[in-house]
Amino acid sequence: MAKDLSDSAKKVQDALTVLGLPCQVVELPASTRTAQEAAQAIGCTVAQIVKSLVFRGTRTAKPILVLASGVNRVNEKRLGELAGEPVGKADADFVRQHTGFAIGGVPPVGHTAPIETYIDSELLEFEEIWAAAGNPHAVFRLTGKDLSKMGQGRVAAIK
Ligand code: 5CA
Repeated sequence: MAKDLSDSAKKVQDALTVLGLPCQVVELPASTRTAQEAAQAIGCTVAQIVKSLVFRGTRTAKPILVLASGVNRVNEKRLGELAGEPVGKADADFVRQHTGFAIGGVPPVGHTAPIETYIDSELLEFEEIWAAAGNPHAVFRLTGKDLSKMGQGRVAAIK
């Protein structure tokens, strides 16, 4: 039940509800901090974990969010072409500032302000995927299609 969730997880649950998605945030006893740990705690494959990775435009300092399959490494050169400027990995403070969440719990929705978003096309193939929900024990289940309904995310080949 939403009322039992911690504040960070509740923020994500509320954002999902506002978006009209029937997803339920759950907080697990085991850590879901990394894609590997999340897959183990949930009992799914690492490919089914949505990594929410924040990058930073090196020219404008704009935040860029990539929702990537847990098994894929983002090709920064390709992402730079998509974003229109070179990108670099964001540091922990930048991630918190722009998303409102700490690394290990950054969700695909519910950020401080809307973020330019790219969705790994490989995630769309899955009937069941899992994303972080605000902290390193919170996750929610969704479909690949749900992911593309969540915002103005652009589906792209990111690896
Ligand atoms: N809860 C899981 C998925 S359910 C999760 O958040 N996984 S994640 O992959 O999206 O987030 C961890 C990612 O944060 C790592 O892959 C890494 O890219 C990034 N990260 C970890 N430590 C740092 C750090 N010190 N600075 C910047 N980024 C970091």
